[in-house]
Amino acid sequence: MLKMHSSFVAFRYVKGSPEKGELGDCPFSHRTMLTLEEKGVPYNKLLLDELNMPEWIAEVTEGKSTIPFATELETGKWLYDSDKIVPYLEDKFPERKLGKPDEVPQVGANLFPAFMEYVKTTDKADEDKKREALIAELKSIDSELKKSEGPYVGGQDVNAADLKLGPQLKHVIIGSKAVKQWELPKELTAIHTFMEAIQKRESWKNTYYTEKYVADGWHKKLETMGVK
Ligand SMILES: N[C@@H](CCC(=O)N[C@@H](CS)C(=O)NCC(=O)O)C(=O)O
Repeated sequence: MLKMHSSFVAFRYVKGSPEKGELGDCPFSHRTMLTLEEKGVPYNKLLLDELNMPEWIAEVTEGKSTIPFATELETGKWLYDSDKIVPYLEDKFPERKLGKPDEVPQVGANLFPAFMEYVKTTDKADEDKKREALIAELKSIDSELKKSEGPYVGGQDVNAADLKLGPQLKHVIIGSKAVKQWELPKELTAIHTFMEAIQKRESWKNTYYTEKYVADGWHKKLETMGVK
């Protein structure tokens, strides 16, 4: 049984629609919420529209203006960037250990950059090259997963690497299909098993956002970047 923390509740700002009260398609917000859920730490979430962000965000994120960010209620200190928030949560709430970045295998570190390169390209020859680079990343993730006792990088249970990887794979799988009509190859069986397993977790169900949000989000992002 996990100890509940009544003395600390983080106000968290994550991507979503304040009007509809629905979570948005942000893999970084997803990762930090999964971490809180898996640790059993209660949190409030405030939804922010990425296209309509209040100016004060820049002040509390040292000019970065990215979601997610949070306040530590004990001190009023602002925290931002999932790469900083997640290790902070591991130190602050050590009872349910998920591991800090230097304690878990660095799986899929180049996945998101490779995916971005692929969905951004419009040149046919370049597209084939970028797809091959993305497939190489996915193959290396698949073989890492096959080395573990599975279905996760952490073995039978999730660790911090899984909670980073899951949200990013969700975007890669849905985004590649929506933008390039390309589907994750069936032979990457460990990735398919990983996704099936993580989607069944309570933490995933509690932080779920629709496939349509992800697909529409990538079309909109590429349009904003001037990619046709
Ligand atoms: N390195 C940051 C990246 C966060 C990020 O890029 N968030 C997106 C939403 S998914 C964002 O805030 N985009 C708005 C912008 O970059 O102006 C993290 O891990 O938290």
